[in-house]
Amino acid sequence: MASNTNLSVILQKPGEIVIENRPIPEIGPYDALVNVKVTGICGSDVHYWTKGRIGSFVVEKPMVLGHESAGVVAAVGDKVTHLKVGDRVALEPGVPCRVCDQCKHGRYNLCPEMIFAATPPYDGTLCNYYRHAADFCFKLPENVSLEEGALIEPLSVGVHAVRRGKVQAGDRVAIFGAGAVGLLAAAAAKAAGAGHVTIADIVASRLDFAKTYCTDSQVLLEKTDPNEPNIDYSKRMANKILESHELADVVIDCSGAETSVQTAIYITRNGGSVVLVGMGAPVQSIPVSEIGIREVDIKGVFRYCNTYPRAVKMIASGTIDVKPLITHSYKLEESVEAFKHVKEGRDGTIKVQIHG
Ligand code: 572
Ligand code: ZN
Repeated sequence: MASNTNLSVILQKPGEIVIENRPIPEIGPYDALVNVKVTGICGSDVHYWTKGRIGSFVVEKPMVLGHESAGVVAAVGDKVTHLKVGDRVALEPGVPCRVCDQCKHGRYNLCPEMIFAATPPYDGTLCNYYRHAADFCFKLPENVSLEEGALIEPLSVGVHAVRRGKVQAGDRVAIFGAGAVGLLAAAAAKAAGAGHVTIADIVASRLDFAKTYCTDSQVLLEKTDPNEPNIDYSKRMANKILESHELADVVIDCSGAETSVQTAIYITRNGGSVVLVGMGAPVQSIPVSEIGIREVDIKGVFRYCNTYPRAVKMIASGTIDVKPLITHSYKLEESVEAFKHVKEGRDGTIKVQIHG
């Protein structure tokens, strides 16, 4: 039964999360009011909480957190025809302007006017009721749960990365970072027909999980040593990987670490691609001669676009099973504890979800 409250998980200021009852939003003719049921916690939510900013996006006023959500339609505006009250939907959390050149070319993730949930100054979805553009609400088939629906957002990052890398049937794909996005990129690569997916990380327990999920081999990377130059470490790690692996057609970096990006370039075949998903230091040193001499394509990834319909089909058809990634669940009232859990990076944690 839907409630009359709109409990909202608010980043009051950096370091302080409060849960407050906010007014239930009014909707416009093209909107849906969604009773949010499940929201996953993303690294960016934790980053805003602990650091108050990501790059030039700075928390300057209280902001509702969360952008990985699914829920039930509670009301629709009078121009909305594809949704009705009671429909279960996944929320695509970024709404672009729809009229700029990027939007018109279909690359709406690059729209400079994008309104993205829980990216300052815009409120996120971790609340009881969220107003959303109805065309960014995607109806879930009966056999897709709301928990799975809330994983469509990070799955979209993986799907977009695989598309950017143009992964082909039979390709050898390597992934750096065995967190939720890395694992979902692995799942998307397999779904695209990759012949071999290897995943690398410095955390052994993450690789133990990866052994059970969409990867063919796992590589435990050494921790970096401050006395060894990054580039020397990266060459060593590349040689280590290449002792047991062929060069990769596509490498997807989901770690953001400079050493991973360097190692990724060294293990990519001539003419292959490195796809940058992870967000690390904004300026990094990379071996440009390798890129030039061997025509390695470096491709950026900014969230995703046009992925939701395909991601819904992948889950509904059983092509990708996202359920194993849900390792922990909390009630909305326990959100502070849930955020602490993710911040601490407790062993065995992949995705923490909050139930509203
Ligand atoms: O799920 C989408 C998503 N995107 C992230 C991070 C987490 N989740 N991005 C990394 C940070 N950038 S940003 O441009 N920014 C804060 C808007 O630095 C967006 C993409
Ligand atoms: Zn995210």
